[in-house]
Parts: sequence; structure tokens; C-alpha cells
Amino acid sequence: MKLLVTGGAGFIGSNFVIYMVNKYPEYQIINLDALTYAGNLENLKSIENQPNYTFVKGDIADAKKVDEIFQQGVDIVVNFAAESHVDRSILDPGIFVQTNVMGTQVLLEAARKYNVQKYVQISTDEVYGTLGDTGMFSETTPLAPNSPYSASKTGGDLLVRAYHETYGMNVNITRCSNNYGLYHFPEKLIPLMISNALNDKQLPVYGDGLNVRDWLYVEDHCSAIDLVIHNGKSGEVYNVGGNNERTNIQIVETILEALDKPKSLITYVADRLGHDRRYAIDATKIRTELGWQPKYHFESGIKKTIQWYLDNKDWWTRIQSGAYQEYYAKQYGELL
Ligand code: NAD
Ligand code: TDX
Repeated sequence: MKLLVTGGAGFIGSNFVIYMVNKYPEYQIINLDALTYAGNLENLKSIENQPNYTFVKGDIADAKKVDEIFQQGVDIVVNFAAESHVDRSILDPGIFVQTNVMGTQVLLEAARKYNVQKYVQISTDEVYGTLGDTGMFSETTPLAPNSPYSASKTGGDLLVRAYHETYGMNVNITRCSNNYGLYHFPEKLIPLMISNALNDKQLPVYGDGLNVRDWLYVEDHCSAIDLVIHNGKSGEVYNVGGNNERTNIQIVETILEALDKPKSLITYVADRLGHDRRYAIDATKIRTELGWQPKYHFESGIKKTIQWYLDNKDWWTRIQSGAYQEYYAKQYGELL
């Protein structure tokens, strides 16, 4: 079995590549990644010399490059490659459409041309928009994205759907809630708060801090995708989530407590534009139809995550010393 994983040098992609390379020594795993600011081959050090793993640097929107890879034989595609940060999509939306919509279409077209067995699109709960105080997103909730990021992910999802309906392609879409864990890029809430707290820097909380996210440990997302690859029914969407709703301020306080840092580091800043209030996922379908079960409770997952950031200060310090500074200044200027 030849598995093409795109975006495998990013946060979830690298966790997934490590998971699959170790679990399926008989599969060939090819990782296609453009190594944008978010891609980091350091994440893959533990498996880079495994005989069942190959890395190719390239852009999913580069049709020629993608064709060359498919020519060598691909059985299954799992597309993680994306621009993934909502705040960056508000500052500069264009690249989100280029990668998340155009890139997806290029991959789909190659998958069609070379008759791959299955195409799996890694999507997000954000395509459903926002919830009020009650309710959950199911697979039939209407798509109503609110940010350029989620709109571009929705565009990708709709193309995947169209390739199934039009060409009969065997596709699945997974829509997962917020992941956390090892190798999470420090622009995102949890690693940003951990690294800032460790540096005694202010912790920027948007708006009133009461927006709610549903958090899932990244390895549990990987096991869900593994099940979808092998057992997902053609054309189906599967929601993935951990039943772990937390307000942002709860998350920040949990991190401060674990690191024994003062609450005075918390700084309320201007709200994110179009900020979705609450996400919650109903994962009944993947649990009952595919037998998926998350392994981690939030308490053990967050403990493991915080310990990893304590033990791997070099990893995030290196990231924060480069182009990250420029982004930080644009996003959090008033806190510098
Ligand atoms: P990430 O930003 O950490 O990683 C993205 C990876 O894609 C990077 O390695 C980057 O170099 C690569 N990439 C970007 N543009 C590319 C291109 N044009 N061609 C090839 N590679 C490219 O993102 P992540 O948080 O790991 O998210 C991975 C996927 O999962 C995304 O599709 C995202 O929408 C989805 N998702 C993320 C979450 C989450 O909580 N992080 C939740 C649900 C779904
Ligand atoms: O500095 C911050 N302050 C703050 O209050 C940052 C970076 C975030 N926040 C808030 C905004 C959100 O309500 O924390 C919450 C989580 O923010 P992010 O970590 O940026 O994640 P989110 O916007 O929820 O999107 C994430 O989950 C869904 C991923 O980045 C997406 O790729 C995924 O699709």
C-alpha cells in the first residue's frame, strides 16, 4: 500500500506520519510538504530513516510536481496540507484560497487521473460556523464558515464532494475539533500560552475569553483518520471530537497553574474579527459506525503536552526566533 500524506511536516501531519510509519511497516508512506513557515522536518527526526518513509518537498498546487509523484504509484491520498491559522487568514486571505482550494483541486485531479483507491480530506469543524450556548455540529449541519480560513476549507470540502458526485471517486472528509499535543506550532492558543508563560511574557486573550473550543489530543485524531482510511464508506463525512469543551480563559488558567505562573500575565486584547463563539462536535457517527474511541482525557493530554514543551524548549525557541517575530509584531503589536 502506498500512502501519500500531504502536509506531513506540520503539527497534525507529522504526528500522523509518525503514527502510520510505526504502525504499518509494510506500507510506503510518502510525505509531500512545501515546508512553509509551519512545516518543520525536525518533527520527523524519529522516523526519517525508516525504510517505509520518503519525504518530497513540493507544493500541492503545483500540478506538474503532483503529477510526477502520482506517476510513481499512489493508492491512498490523505490531504493535511493547508494554511491553518485563522488569524493569518484575517491578515492575508489570498494564500488560503490558493492552497486550501486550488491545492485541493490539483490533488483531486491527480487522484482522478491515476485512479487512486481513496482520497481523504482532513477538514475542520470550523466549516460549520459558530454555535450558541447549546447544540453540537453533526455531519448534516449546514456549512456556514465565518473566516477566510474556514471559507477556504469549505471550498476544498465542496470540491471533494463534487469529485465524488461527478466522477464517483471514493472520498472521505473528516471534520475534527481543535487538536493539541506535541509539535503544535506556537502561534496557536495552547503552545502560544505555554511558551509565553515560560518566557514571562503577556498572554493575549481575545475578547472576553469566554469563546469555547472542543479539544482533542492529536493522537486520537490520528487514530480516527486511520479508521476512516481503512473503513470509511465512500462519499461519507465523519466528524471527530473529544467532548472536551473549555473556554479559552479556562485553558489559559490551566496552563498557568501547571507552570506555577501568575494570573497577572493574562492580558485581554481586542477580539478576533468574526470570532466564532463556540464549537462542539457530535462524534456519534464515527464512534458507532467505525468504532472510534479517544484514548486521552484532557487532563492527561494537557499534562503530557505541557511536559513536552518544557522538555523541548529548543524546538519552539528556534521557531520563535525566525520569521515568527514579524508575524507576532503584526498580530500582537501592542504587546511587544
Ligand atoms: P499546520 O499549519 O501545522 O501544518 C500545515 C502543513 O502543510 C505544513 O507542514 C506546511 O508546510 C504544509 N503546507 C502548507 N501549504 C502547503 C502547500 N501548498 N503544499 C504542500 N504543503 C503545504 O497545520 P495543522 O494544524 O497540522 O493542520 C493540518 C490539517 O488539519 C489542515 O488541513 C487543517 O485545516 C486541519 N485541521 C486542523 C485542526 C487543528 O486543530 N490544528 C483541527 C481540524 C482540522
Ligand atoms: O493569542 C490568542 N488568543 C486567543 O484568545 C490566540 C492565538 C487564540 N485565542 C483564542 C481564539 C480561539 O477562540 O483561542 C481560541 C483558539 O484559537 P486557535 O488556537 O487560533 O485555534 P482556532 O481558531 O480555534 O482554530 C484551530 O482549530 C480548528 C486551528 O488553528 C484550525 O486549523 C482548526 O481548523
